[in-house]
Amino acid sequence: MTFQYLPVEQAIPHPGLRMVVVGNVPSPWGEAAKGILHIKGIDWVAVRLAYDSEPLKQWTGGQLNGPIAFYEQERPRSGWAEILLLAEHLKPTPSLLPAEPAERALAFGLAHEILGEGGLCWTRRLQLVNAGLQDKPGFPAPVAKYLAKKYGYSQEAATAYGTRVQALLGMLAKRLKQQRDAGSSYYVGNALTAVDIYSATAMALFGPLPHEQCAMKADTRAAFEALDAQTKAALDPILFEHRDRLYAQHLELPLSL
Ligand SMILES: N[C@@H](CCC(=O)N[C@@H](CS)C(=O)NCC(=O)O)C(=O)O
Repeated sequence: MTFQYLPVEQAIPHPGLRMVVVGNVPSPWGEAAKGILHIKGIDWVAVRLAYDSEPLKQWTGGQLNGPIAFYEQERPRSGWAEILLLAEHLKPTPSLLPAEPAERALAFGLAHEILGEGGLCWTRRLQLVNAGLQDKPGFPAPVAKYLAKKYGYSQEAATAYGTRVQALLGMLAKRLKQQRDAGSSYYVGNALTAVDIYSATAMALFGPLPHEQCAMKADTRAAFEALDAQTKAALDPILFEHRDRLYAQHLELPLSL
């Protein structure tokens, strides 16, 4: 399902679903939301996040991050769970959540640990902020300073970021291996869920897809590819194998950023 980028002035009065996304960066949150809409075949219109647009600021209620989904005149939805549930509501089939309650709870737990506050992507961002602030490979200093303030960087907590990233990567790899041994190539049960999409898009923060599939600025790519020894060791190949399979079988390539 391809989508079109529109200027914000045209997107606001547009009927149906519109989504503000961060431009030119394979944001795990944005790419996951795009993937969910693609798999469900939901039509939508994209707007690139602009920090200097007054109409955009008013539309989002002052929130400047992405993704933020707007359905008709309903309230903006910016959290990963809200966006998933909106998509499930608009197009229940194919469902990206297990029907069985315990499996559904597991899916939400894993999803939170990938995309939620304090989860893998969140902590990886702070790890790259911390590296950038110390002039090590990571976000360039001005970006690191901006993200530090916005996403709760703490110098005291900084040594724990790497440990947490490593633990979460280990947990996900272990889960994929258990599933493989049980005959499944997906995180929960025997079918695709949103967790698979979140894990696949999260890998961009550790090793983005090649340039032909994911065109991005060299400095952004270098930041996302910055790996200290501990993180590199925690990146089990099964995580990238799962990502590559997900893109080949379920998601759209090249990325439209
Ligand atoms: N609101 C999202 C998280 C969104 C998020 O962290 N977005 C980042 C992804 S790159 C962003 O917008 N960064 C650019 C910025 O904050 O200016 C959620 O809770 O699911």
